Amino acid sequence: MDASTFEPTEHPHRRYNPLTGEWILVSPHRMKRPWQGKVDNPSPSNVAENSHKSNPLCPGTTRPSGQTNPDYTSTFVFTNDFPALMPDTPSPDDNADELFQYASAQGTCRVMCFHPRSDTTLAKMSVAEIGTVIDAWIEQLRELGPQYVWVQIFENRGEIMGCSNPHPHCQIWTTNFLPNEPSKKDSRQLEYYRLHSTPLLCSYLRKEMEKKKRIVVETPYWVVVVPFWAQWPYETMVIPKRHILRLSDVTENEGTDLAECLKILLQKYDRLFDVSFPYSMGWHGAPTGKYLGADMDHWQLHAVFYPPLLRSATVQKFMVGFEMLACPQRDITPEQAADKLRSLMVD
Ligand code: H2U
Repeated sequence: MDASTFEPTEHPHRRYNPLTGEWILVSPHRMKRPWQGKVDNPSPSNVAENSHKSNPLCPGTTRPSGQTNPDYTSTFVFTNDFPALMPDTPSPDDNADELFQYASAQGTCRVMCFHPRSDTTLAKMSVAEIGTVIDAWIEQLRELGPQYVWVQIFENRGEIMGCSNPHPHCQIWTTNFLPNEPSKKDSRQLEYYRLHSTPLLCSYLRKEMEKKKRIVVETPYWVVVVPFWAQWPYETMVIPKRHILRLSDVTENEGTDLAECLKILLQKYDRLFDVSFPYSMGWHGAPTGKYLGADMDHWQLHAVFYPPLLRSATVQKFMVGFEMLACPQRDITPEQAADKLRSLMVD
């Protein structure tokens, strides 16, 4: 190879994330370096069924708060006993100094158990059971959306991600303000829409489907890609083929197909390093609350999966050093990650 010719799998380069307006550094040659850093023990994959009923998220358990969970048989949602946000918090009034700004933070936090059994995960659940979770996400968004500007549905999976409880669950935090990440995405998508009269992610997906270099899963209604600008080694984005503003606009057929799509993706993740794969995932769609009646056509619904593993079940990617002080950096290219995930066969 001519050393003066740019080769994306060999040469350091930067990539632009049009959704956030930020750049990342890709240094593919670093995959060759020896690893002498931290090696984690993979999290135990054999969680006892219902963990002797001592797990506060199990059916019929009395939580430390004194509340008793019903004997639920599919999903179960309750208000977090230790919420980060509450609906009736007073607002600060003195905001005179631009260097010491306060702003109000009201909201609610809920926990959604995916399944009565503690020894399962979304990846192991049946397509029908995943479909029930999707229906419950939609129901939560419909219920909480009118009251709150932002409804963040997210799952922290695995101890390595700081997940405090192995029982399969996600969380729902709502806010009376637009948090940083969706706020950046709102501005960037609006800018793009004003220029091109088409949503950014719809154009992006069309081009990805032509290029076919970063697609991991494609089903009739959904596509999973490793985004061109992915920060995490095996980061993926789940995007509907149709222009959909919010999860609450997903039709029954699209929901059923999404369950199939997630099942394939999650099984691939588990196969990648033969470990119950850790990640943080969540949904981003058009803001709600006062925006429900507004023109939000610049938004396209999508889910993001941010897994921390780099080269095995035991070698984690840390966003530290240069990443904290300058900008995110990755070694393996998004195309290599997509090839790897795509090639994994699942049931
Ligand atoms: P993780 O998703 O990070 O594991 O958090 C689990 C949440 O469940 C956490 O926010 C809540 C914790 O506050 N929880 C309760 O509300 N009640 C309990 O009895 C246990 C855990």
